[in-house]
This record gives sequence, C-alpha cells and structure tokens, in this order.
Amino acid sequence: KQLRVGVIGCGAIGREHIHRLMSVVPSATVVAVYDYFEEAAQKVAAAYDGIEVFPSGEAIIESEGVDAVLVATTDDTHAGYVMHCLENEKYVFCEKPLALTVPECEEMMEKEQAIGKRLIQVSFNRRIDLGYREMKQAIKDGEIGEPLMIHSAHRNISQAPGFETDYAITRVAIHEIDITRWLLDEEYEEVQVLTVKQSRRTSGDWLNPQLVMFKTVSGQRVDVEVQTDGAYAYDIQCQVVGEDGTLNLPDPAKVWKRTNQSFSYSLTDHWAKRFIESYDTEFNEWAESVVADQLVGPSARDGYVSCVVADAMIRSRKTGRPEKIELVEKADIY
Ligand code: ISE
Repeated sequence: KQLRVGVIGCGAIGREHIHRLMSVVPSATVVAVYDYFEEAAQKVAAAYDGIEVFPSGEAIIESEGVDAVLVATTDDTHAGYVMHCLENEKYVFCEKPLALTVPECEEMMEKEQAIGKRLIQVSFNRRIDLGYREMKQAIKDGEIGEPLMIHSAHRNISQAPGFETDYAITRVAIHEIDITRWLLDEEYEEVQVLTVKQSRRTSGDWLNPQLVMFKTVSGQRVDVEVQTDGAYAYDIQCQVVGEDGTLNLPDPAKVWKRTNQSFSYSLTDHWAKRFIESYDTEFNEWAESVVADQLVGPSARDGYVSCVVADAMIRSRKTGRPEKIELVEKADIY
C-alpha cells in the first residue's frame, strides 16, 4: 500500500519534493495539494495524474484520503499546520524551521507526548548525506579519538529577495546547529555570534558574513563561517578535529580534472543540487517509517533545540556576548 501524501505549499521547495515523492519514492504518492496562490497548486495538479487541489491546508490535514502531510509553506505558517496535524493525529513532515518560537515547539512536544508517539519529522536533510553519515560512524568507532573541535563553513552564492540578517541563523546556520549536535552527540552549553569585516558582495543590507561559535556541554568548540551571499559556490565545509586525527566532509562526487598545468573539480551553485541525494533518501526513509508506524528521522525535539539555539544566537548577535542554552527535559518518546 502506498502512503497518500497531502502537500501544503507548492512553491519552489514544495514542487521539488512533490516531484521527488512522485518519481523516486515508490512507497508514497501525492494525492492532494494546496497553495495560498491557487494557480501554483493548479499547475502541480495539471502536471501529474491523481493529484487533487484542496481549498485549504486544514482541509488536506482533515481529509480521510490523506495519510500524511508535507508542510512546505512560508516559515511563519509551519507551526499552525503542524499543530493541526497533531490535533488530527496525522503524520507530518515539516520543512525547517519547525516553528518561529520556542513555546510553539514546546506545545508540539507536549501534544506528541500526550498522544504517546512521534508524528512529527523535521527536514534536517544533512543527517542523511552520505559524507556526514560516514563522519558520524568514524567518530562513533573512535577512529579520531575524542572529538575536540569542529571548523565549518556554509557559503551561498545568493539569496531570494527579502533576505534578512536573522535568516542567516534561522534558515542557513540552522543546518550547522543541527548537524553538529548530531555528529558530536552532545548538546550546547553556550553560543556566540561574532562580528566580522563585511563582504562587498552582499546584494542587500543584511549582515554578511557572520561568524558563529558553539561550545558543547563537554567543552568542545565549534566555529561556523556563514556567508549568505556572494560566495564563489554553494560550498559546505566541515572538519572534525579529534585527539588522534581529523575528518573532512567530502565534496560531492565529481571528476577530477588535470589540465593546463592545474588540477580542478567543479562545485555546485545551489543547495538543492549539492544535497539532492540526501533529500531523495530522506523522503524514502520517511515514507517507509510512516508506513511502519515508527518514525526514525529528526524529531520535534530536534526542531525545538534548533529553535532555542537560534534564538540564543540572535540574542548574542545583539549583545555581543555568549548566551547560555537551557533546554527542557527530554520526554520518553524522543
Ligand atoms: C536554504 O533554506 C537551505 O537549506 C540551504 O542549505 C541554505 O544554504 C540556504 O541559504 C537556505 O536558504
């Protein structure tokens, strides 16, 4: 039996995920779509067989013909749809961020706990990337001894219009917030955002670059260079430094060229290309886990932690000081 998915939000990422669900996820199919701009939903429905346009996101969530929901709308609407899914005890896959505020995440965790099982998965696709998975395995196997620090970089060529300084945290560095605690299997004690000389390649008036630091509970230090505009490529770097060695995130498979007395290989321009395989696997694993009634991917708790940390980072950017991280206790279902 195929999982019948309803998609709320048919913008760029919504359309990409719909295509993915229809073409590379055999255990799922999209049956319902909604978008604030009805035309966007109509276009999607016209492009595939068996997709119906619904009058609202709520109608999709409440429909008996929909087994699970994908939320790919604007950030400010995620929490409302996810809560509505919980009220209807429906599985929901939510694009990051899970919510804009910590209390909303707490409410979701309480509701899930009352239901007694996980229904929410948050899209932190890097956990599925083969490079990061291999790094985590090597750390687990003790190959570099105890990890002591991580140096990382997140570089973008451009942003959609309307980009703001805080989005560098809530939309961009949020990936490092999540992947670092997943790699190290540790929570953060404090975080800090440092000011740095600004790039002339920024196409708006937001702060770019920003330098972000984390300190974990056991004292490991992490630095993340966040360039949200004007970089030479979409480039993600991560180096874990351990007592006995280092691990480096590999670039995606590309031919190595030796020509004109030089050596090169190409990088991509966009996250959707850089991480395409991880997104494909993420949806396959999600659909299979929903069918098995046992979610395994990133949880509401992970969405909550990233929200707490992002808030602290935004505070630190304003105060210039390190900010402490305080988390509520982890419930049994996580
Ligand atoms: C986007 O949402 C991402 O997920 C990318 O990883 C990030 O680099 C980009 O700036 C975001 O807009």
